[in-house]
Amino acid sequence: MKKGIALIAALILLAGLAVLPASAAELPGEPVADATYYPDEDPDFGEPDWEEPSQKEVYVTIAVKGTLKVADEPVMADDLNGDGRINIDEVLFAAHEAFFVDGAEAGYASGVTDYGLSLKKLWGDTSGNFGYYLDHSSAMSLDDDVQEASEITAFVYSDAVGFSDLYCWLMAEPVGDDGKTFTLTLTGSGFDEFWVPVSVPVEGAVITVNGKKTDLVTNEEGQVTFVAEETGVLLLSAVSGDQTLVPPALRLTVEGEVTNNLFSWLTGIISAVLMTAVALFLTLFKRNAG
Ligand SMILES: [Ca+2]
Repeated sequence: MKKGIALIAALILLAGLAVLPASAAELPGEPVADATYYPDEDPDFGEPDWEEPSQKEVYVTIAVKGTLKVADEPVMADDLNGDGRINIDEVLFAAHEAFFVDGAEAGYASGVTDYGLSLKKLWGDTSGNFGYYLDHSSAMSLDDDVQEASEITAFVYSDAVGFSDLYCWLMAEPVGDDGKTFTLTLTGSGFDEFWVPVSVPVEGAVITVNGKKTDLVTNEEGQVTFVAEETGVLLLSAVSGDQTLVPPALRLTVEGEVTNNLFSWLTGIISAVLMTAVALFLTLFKRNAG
């Protein structure tokens, strides 16, 4: 009976070993088959469309009184009014269609005022205390052109009296080649003494990663070194005790080797332990049989 159990155990271990190389071949980071569906490449999908696309993909951030609602999300905007270009209005409409519960009909509105095409409703808010920036510059109106991969931030002010909320944005520059170390720079949009818009470093802001505060605080140049502790796409933002920030949003892709190395190392150790166990079982089995 004991021999039988030992034999079964040995067979299970052997079966485990036979499976290991297959799973090891699909380690994270290894190229895998691209499962993305491309309608234009599907002969059954209808006629291929080679015309200039009447869409643009734009990165959108929407914040309401200091809280991120849409954080650096790619949004595909359509030329809704058919004028051959995409403006901020069309992007924000598309962002609400994609992310606001009940869509743009419920959460978004714009209209022509003395100031041009203006925001009437943002994320369901009709206070009129709105600001928006295109590629980190104050836009003339919602009718400003956007480009492919432009960045738009629209927000509802926290400070509805003094409008002191500081629009700011985060940038990440890789340091070295480990893929996980970055210099973060937080820049705010301010005004000089002549009310000319200027960029200013934001000092003393705490960096957050996926919504959690870190112990990283920006220096007088608005900079801090960030070493990612995990791979994947991380959402970086910042908060400040000194001033009200429009929360910045940066999705940072970390492709470091940390996780992969650990995984290979663990797989190696497990393989070695399994092989030793099998050898031991086989020896014991032979000895008992003989
Ligand atoms: Ca248009």
